[in-house]
Amino acid sequence: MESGSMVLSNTLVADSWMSAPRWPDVRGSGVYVQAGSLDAVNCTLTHNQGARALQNASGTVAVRNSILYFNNSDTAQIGGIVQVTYSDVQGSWEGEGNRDYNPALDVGYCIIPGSPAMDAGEGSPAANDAFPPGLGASRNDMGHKGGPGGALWIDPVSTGTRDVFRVETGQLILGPAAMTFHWNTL
Ligand SMILES: [Ca+2]
Repeated sequence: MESGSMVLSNTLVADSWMSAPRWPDVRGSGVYVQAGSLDAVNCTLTHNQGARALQNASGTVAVRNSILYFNNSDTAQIGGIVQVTYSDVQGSWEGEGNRDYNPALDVGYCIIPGSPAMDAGEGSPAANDAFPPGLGASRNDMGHKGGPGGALWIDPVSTGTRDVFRVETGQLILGPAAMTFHWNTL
């Protein structure tokens, strides 16, 4: 995104591919924020390759109750200034409630029962899971099926392949300013 504000909730961003040498150090393979404000809540970013999954250049980015794992050949998941809380980040990231455990994803990139991401999101009752698809106790599960918005999730009928930007959006709230998406295939 280049401007405006966006809330990205209960969203899976997976299998995207940043083709080298398209500035892999400064562009995200999953989500890239040039400017503007992004709040990512209960999102899963996984198996995006070629660059960090989430990159913030000069925007304001906050992430919570989310999973950022298995991106960028298991190296750095996040770049830039990003506030992260109650999320599972490979390689760790500073912030309240964060952890770094294999989230135990199934083939559809959903957490399985017993996953370390289960019941590990924020503890506010307002963030409690919807059942289904919530797992364990009512406390928020990290990832795109957790929290109250999990009930809006619809499993995709087809799956993307590598080099295809695949975003399955449960809920997308756009701010008043225009927003632009960019993606490229090889
Ligand atoms: Ca739960």
